[in-house]
Amino acid sequence: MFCYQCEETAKGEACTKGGACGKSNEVADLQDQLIYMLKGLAAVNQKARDTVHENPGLKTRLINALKGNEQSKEGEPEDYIDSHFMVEALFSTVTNVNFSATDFEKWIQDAYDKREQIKSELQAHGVDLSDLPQAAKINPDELGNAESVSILATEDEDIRSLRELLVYGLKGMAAYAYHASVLGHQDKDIAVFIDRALVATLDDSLSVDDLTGLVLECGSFGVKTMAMLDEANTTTYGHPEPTEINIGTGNNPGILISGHDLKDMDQLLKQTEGTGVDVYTHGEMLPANAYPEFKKYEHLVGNYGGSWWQQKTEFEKFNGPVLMTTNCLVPPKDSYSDRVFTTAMVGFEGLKHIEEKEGGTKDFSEIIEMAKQSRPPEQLENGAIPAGFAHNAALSVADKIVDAVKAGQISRFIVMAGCDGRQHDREYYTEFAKQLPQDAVILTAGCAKYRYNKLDLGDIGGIPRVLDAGQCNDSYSLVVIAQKLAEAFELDDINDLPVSYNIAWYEQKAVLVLLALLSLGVKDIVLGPRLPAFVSPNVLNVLVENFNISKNTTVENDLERLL
Ligand code: FSO
Ligand code: SF4
Repeated sequence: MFCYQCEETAKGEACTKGGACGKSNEVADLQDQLIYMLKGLAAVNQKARDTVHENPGLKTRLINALKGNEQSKEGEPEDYIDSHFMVEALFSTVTNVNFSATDFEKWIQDAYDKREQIKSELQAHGVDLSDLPQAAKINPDELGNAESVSILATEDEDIRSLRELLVYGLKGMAAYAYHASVLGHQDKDIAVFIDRALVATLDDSLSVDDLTGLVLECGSFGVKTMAMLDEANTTTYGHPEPTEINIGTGNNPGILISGHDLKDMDQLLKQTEGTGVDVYTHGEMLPANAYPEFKKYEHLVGNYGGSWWQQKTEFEKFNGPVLMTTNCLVPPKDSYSDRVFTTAMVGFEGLKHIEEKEGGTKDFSEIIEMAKQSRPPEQLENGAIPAGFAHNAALSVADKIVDAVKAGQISRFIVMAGCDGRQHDREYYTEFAKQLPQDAVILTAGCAKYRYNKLDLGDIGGIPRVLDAGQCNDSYSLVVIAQKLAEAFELDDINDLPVSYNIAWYEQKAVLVLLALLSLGVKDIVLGPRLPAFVSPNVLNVLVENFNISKNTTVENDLERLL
């Protein structure tokens, strides 16, 4: 195995003997094989699109031939290409989503079946397939011995770095596109870009400049994807509202729901209503408490515990069942593993998995029955934390914010979005937040906030000093807020705003968020707690020269340069 896709990669270089995340060698290799198969599928998808473009008659034929076996959702942008499968499969390889070899073996076979089906239809139509890349021709049983599958097969370290940066950005994009897709929102341009970018990683004729361009384009499509997800979430569940989220516990047994999937949240709340079982959010599900459609449920008690990596102690103490809708799953301890359920792309050998039924519904009754037999959660803390400052809520107080800046009450906004992680050096973010001057406001999204969202940093004239826009994907909200502030201050360049960026990253969604910020021209981003191992020295130089990106240093030094 060779995996360096996340911030916790071994020695800051690569995991080569089991992952620091708990991923086995076998699963790491299967993930590489799946990605390779997806590149081949993308090439075939492209071929199909090109052919349909030239022969519109083929479209009906492809639709008729593929429909029976397609898993594609209603409203799919092109019903002969299953772009939902593509985003599912990419998403499954994000850090801490799925640890099950059985699942990856199945998805490799599915990718192969889909690819071959489209190929045979194209062939029957007389299309020449000889120019397809090897990834579009290889059989699943040959993958284990194929050198080209490995990340290290790309010898030039800069090309390898850019190819991987692109693939990781696409994994993040796929995660967000997946959440939008289950709510019925898809975009053909995004699906086409994912295929084009995957195929580009197989193309030896592309230069460093070509690939750098694609990486930034990935960021632009990232903005588009996050906007699509924002639209999907807010049109379905309303705009998040400023909310004081309870962090204490009640006396009923509960179900703890974690991850990012709001549709799962919705179905769980509906199915638990009136059962005497309460629902609590964990980790990245915290922002769900601020959506009008969810707030109306009295049995949604609040948030339990901290960010993803604390689950080993917190799931233990919760006493009731836990539903993991997405990452970050930590390999569970035996003491509570029988209470952990996975769904969607999440998987772990031995854990119970809730499948989606026809029409996209899920039956959580087994979890609810288990909860009824459980003791109520052990109280970890009490009080409340403010959340719900996504773009709609933040912009509703935009006048107040602009006035506070003009009056000198707010000197600076610090975007501290991104991820949390288990390494001790993440304490840096707590210290940084503590030491910020009283007139600085933190804008956040993602699970990075758990390092400072319980510090009670107060408010400035009623504006909380931690404005929490929501999950990592709601970083889109921070972009909207920055753009609106630039308008209000009549600035052409968002870099002229009193906004600084001190971003923490962990996995591939954060890579996409970072690329999205770069594509918008955001400069001087400070990134930590480590720079990505997959960024080669030359690629880093390109990022430094064009965007002045840098690694975080000490709290004192960074406060000085960011304020
Ligand atoms: Fe955190 Fe994990 Fe949302 Fe990531 S839960 S670390 S950026 O997966 O997805 O913020
Ligand atoms: Fe290592 Fe991160 Fe890859 Fe897991 S996802 S194997 S921790 S680099």
